[in-house]
Amino acid sequence: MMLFLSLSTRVNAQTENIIFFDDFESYQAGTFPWAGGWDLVWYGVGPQYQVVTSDRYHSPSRSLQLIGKYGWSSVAERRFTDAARVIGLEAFIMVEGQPLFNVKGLGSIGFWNREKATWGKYYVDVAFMSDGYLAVHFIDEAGNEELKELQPYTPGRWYKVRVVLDRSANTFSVWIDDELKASNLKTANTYDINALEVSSAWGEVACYFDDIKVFTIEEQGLPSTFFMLALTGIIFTIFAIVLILVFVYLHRKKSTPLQPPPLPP
Ligand SMILES: [Ca+2]
Repeated sequence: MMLFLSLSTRVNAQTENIIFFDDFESYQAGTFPWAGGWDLVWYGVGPQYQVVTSDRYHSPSRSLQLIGKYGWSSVAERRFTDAARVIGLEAFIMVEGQPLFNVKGLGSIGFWNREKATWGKYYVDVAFMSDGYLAVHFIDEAGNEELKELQPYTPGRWYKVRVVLDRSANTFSVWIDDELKASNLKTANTYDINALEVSSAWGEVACYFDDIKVFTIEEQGLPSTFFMLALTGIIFTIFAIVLILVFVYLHRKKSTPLQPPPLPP
């Protein structure tokens, strides 16, 4: 029984393998983090504002600042290549202040592909909306853009965002501050994702990003409980057969006389 329990635990275990992690501590403040594999796709109010800063941070003492411009977002991406079925992102984000213009979104983090649409295709992204709500924005099975509100937010406060995406089923779940806010929503074509994006949109609101992690999730151990049951059965059967053979051997050894019987007269 103990053997079965320990093997069953291994079946259900999941492991996070990190594709990349960035806390922005290794860059000079005032520079863009090119050295970490980041690319500045659009530069918002100007490239000099899309920089690592020590003014705001989640992990001391730096974060990435992006500031968009009305009509011209600031978007940075970090490309990655991984064929894993389940991928995820985790990051801390803060947006500061109210939008200067009447716009829908202020800033976002998500999975996208720059080349799949004129202005990039966003498969799943968590966005700070100008109405004061955090929302998840995604493309549904029919190819339409969807928006689902998750919770209100307060400008100036850091939020932990986590998205886990099953690319085989095209489903994803979202957590805010470790609370599940959206579960198994359906999106599409997620094997086309080739990058993480972070953005500050047309509201010209400064957005800060820190402790960004992209990872895969893999099942650990053997593939199924059924297989484990079968394996456990085989082990017990072999154990029983060995016990029987040992018992028979010992019994025969005990009952066999050491000397042959005397010959009859
Ligand atoms: Ca940091």
